[in-house]
Amino acid sequence: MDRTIGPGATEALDADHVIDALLARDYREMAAVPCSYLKPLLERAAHREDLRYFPATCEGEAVSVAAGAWFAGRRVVVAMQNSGLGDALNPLASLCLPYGVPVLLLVSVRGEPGTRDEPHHDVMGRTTDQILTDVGISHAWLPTDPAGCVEALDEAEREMARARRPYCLLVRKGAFRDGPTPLPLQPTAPDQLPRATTTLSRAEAIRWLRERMPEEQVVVTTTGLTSRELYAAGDRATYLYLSGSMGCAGAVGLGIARSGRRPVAVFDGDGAALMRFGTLVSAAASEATDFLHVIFNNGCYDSTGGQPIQGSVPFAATAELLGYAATACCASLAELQAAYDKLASQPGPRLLEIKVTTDPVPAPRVPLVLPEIATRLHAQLAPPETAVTAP
Ligand SMILES: Cc1ncc(C[n+]2csc(CCOP(=O)(O)OP(=O)(O)O)c2C)c(N)n1
Repeated sequence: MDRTIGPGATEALDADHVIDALLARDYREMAAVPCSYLKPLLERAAHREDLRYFPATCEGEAVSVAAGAWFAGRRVVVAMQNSGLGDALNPLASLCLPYGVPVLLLVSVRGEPGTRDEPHHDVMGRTTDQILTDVGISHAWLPTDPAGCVEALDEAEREMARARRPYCLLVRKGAFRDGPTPLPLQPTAPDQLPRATTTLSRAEAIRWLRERMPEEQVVVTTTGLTSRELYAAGDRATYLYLSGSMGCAGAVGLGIARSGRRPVAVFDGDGAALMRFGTLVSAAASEATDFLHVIFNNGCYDSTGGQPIQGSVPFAATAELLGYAATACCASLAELQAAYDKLASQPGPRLLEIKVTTDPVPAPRVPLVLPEIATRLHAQLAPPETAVTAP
């Protein structure tokens, strides 16, 4: 790594100060996929009048939009978490680097060696530095003192101008100070905000669905609070709680459902579903006979602090156009009951969009060991001759 300030920095940056420094270098827009480590920065970015906030649906899109803006002589800074680096690598490696498009990246580092974090961040935490080095992207830790931060931005500018390559500033936990009062985040389209039209919480909907679903039902849950809330409602060995692999729950569920072994439901977030929107196309076209894709639509990334998602997505209406066997959209417990009954009697891929509020009281983390979650589900679904032992 070009430069490091080491773990345990005591200072923290004021998000407005960093945004001012970005504006002074002519960055008028920030394209981001949220991370809780970046919450204070994104919160301010989404509120400032002088900086446009572009909620990207995935990290590769954020990089591509910033690259596109460069062709038009504009500067867009990308903010994202290192778990999205894999997604961003494609446009970084096959667009920015070969074409010589400089893009400034602010990448929060989960799973930094020497710090405590969740196990699904281990691999990227250990390898982010090496991956950036290997692909040829200069990078440095973002210092957490104001003068050091400005200096680091200047160095990034010099390096991008010299090499015409992306440059990455790595952001560690606590690098940004929380504002005095956390601001409620406004979505891009406030008039269409799903949470304004519902009083049903995601946890409540999950509890209700869990009661209604048969015990043999496999449920795959997306990363973040959805997994935690299903666990809090009551664990079952048929539940696959995904932490990480954001956006992949739909396809994982589809993979299980296509085996025809069990009924499968996926509990997805709107942000996660958007990240791999193509899965809706694949599910609609699939031969899965018992697959229910539930999307909790709250118009934001609740699990990382409520940052707005791109637009307001009509998931059920879209799924219907795509050819799902059945779809429904609901915004209250009574509507959920009717919608669930309607869908339960239909064979084929089904999509249930539930408009929910954000949850003010987060459930605790799922305390299970990840390979055990996998092993116990495999033991139930896979034929005995393919049995696996715990790694
Ligand atoms: C590739 C990737 N990018 C970003 C994150 C950080 N992250 C974890 S949960 C989450 C928000 C999920 O939002 P959504 O799917 O809408 O569900 P909600 O929390 O609103 O229920 C984000 C952005 C991640 N885990 N992986």
